[in-house]
Amino acid sequence: MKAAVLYEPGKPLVVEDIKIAPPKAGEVRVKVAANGCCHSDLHVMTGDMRMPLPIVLGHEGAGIVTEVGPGVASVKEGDHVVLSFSPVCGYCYYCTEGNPHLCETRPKKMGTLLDGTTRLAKNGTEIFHFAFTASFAEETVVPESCAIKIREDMPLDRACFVGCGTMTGVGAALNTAKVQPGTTVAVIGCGGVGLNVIQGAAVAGARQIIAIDLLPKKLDLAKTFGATHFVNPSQDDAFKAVMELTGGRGVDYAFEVISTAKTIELAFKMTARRGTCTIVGVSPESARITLNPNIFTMMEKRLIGSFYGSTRPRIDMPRLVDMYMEKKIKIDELVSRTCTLDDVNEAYDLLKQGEVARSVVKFF
Ligand code: COD
Ligand code: ZN
Repeated sequence: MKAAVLYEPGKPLVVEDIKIAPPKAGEVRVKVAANGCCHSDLHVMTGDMRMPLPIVLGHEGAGIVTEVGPGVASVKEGDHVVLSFSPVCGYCYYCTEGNPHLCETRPKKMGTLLDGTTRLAKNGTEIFHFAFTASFAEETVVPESCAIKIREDMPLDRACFVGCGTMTGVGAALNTAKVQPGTTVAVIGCGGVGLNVIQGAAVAGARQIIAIDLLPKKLDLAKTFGATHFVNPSQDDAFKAVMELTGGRGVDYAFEVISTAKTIELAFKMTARRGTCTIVGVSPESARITLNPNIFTMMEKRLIGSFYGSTRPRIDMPRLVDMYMEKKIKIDELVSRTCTLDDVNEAYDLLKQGEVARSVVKFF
């Protein structure tokens, strides 16, 4: 089957034929229909996020189950699925208390399936799986808990975004920060994920949603996703602008959706007393933030992180699919471009240049 393989950071992905082995016990083989071009894969391509190589990237996928391994009970051949990049065991402390995105039994070693081996190879050399999904490929094998069954009338080239950008963003607003009606929100970084934080805040009933991005194009899109005010830090001081817009108080909820120390510090600074600042981006390992600890005490500000929108995949993902089908959330507007796997490097060049919110690679 055809897949996009990263051999070396800084080099383009190689689109080539590789071998895929059948699913083992507890695994599911999926014919990938579509996969979105998220910035996190780009972090691996640039070397900011280290992964074993060679590796098949892609973690924003959806497709159709073609085969299940022994013991698989939740899906069967023919089922439509969103690919979740966070396997859950269902019995550890965090799975049981309702936070399966923090499952304790996930392997520490990256790039393999749960048994520590891979199903991908070329000429006898093993190829790793990015994020358990490896969905920049015509087919993939994933742990059962990463294949989330969805309704069949959901277009798969839209469902794929529920596997990352939509879930990560909407979930950060609704599940992690728990944005309340009538409140004020600022979102720094209005890319594929940030736009979804904005629409999550809008769904929650926030009164004022301030979008902050360097690119006018992204600020235009932010309006479509529900932002009420717009700040471009290349023209205006973002902190001052937010303070002015909020009567000098700051926002009840700030979100950092870029992944730099500077923008995290900025988000925290613009958070109001008793407000919540949520970090969505994962910065390079070497990054450090500097904060005055007294702000926590004197102002009761909170600083929290959000991983994968604090998702409970089997509850939240079909729910987001329903919300899209009922026109309560937008996905179409996120997709700037549809392409084939052969164009995947070009899709990432456009993301780097800020030309697109999301491209989607469509396989069928
Ligand atoms: N000020 C304002 N805006 C900026 C600045 C700045 N200094 N720098 C960049 N931006 C804007 C860009 O113009 C762009 O619009 C946006 O920030 C970033 O958007 P994208 O589309 O490039 O990135 P996303 O939305 O696909 O991804 C953002 C993440 C923060 C999720 C990503 O970078 C990340 O940290 N991924 C790892 C976290 C993770 O694993 N998440 C789950 C899987 S995605
Ligand atoms: Zn992603």
